[in-house]
Amino acid sequence: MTIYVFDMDGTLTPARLPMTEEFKSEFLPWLKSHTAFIATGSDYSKVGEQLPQDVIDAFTGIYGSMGNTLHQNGKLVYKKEIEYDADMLNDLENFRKNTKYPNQLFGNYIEKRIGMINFSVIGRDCPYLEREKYTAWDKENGERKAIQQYMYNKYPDYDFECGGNISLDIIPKGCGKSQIAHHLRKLYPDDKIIFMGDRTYEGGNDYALAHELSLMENTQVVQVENPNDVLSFLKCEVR
Ligand code: M1P
Repeated sequence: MTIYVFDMDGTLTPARLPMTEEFKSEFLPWLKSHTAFIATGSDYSKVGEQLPQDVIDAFTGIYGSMGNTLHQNGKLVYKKEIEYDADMLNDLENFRKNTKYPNQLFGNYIEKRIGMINFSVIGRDCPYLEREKYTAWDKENGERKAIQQYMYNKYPDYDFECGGNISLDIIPKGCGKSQIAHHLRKLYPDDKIIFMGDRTYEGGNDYALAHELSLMENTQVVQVENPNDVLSFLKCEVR
């Protein structure tokens, strides 16, 4: 048997947007006859915002919050919690207070997820257009990179990943997507594992999982640029 693992944003859906109907019509029939997991930085509630319920139900499992949770059949079957560092939270508050971003800020800027924190200066509650504005501004001004550098120096036991477009994922070292590789290998000691993600390269938020898998036998990592690439790969596999 082959076990398939998919990143969500940029791989199965456009970033932070719902899965398209066209994609679903081809993907769901395939999914129903295969063993497949999701490996995402998002938490389970956001998976529910982006994937239709019948697609969620057809997955064998959903690893959320960087692999710190696993949902199966709609139930949380595994979780790894962390204690949130008070100094770190204080630093994040200061980044938000002192940002040079010239436009409106929104709520939910420190999102505590199981096993990790997602920090976004603009705030996760921003509408899509504001998200695009911040993304463009950050590309020019490097705010997230600067925060990442400062935090790496101050908290060497943590990873700070610019996983998506407006935020940083903060995780204690070893508690990122790489743990999914070991969890799956325990569940499926002899099966081939294929992982598909849009950021499997060094510095990307799929890299930790891709790298860990590459150190194991009987695995394959597929770098894709978008959901269409996923369908093309799956079609070739079937042939
Ligand atoms: O899945 C990629 C990332 O998607 C979101 O990032 P952003 O909102 O910055 O585009 C977040 O859910 C993040 O945790 C996740 O890694």
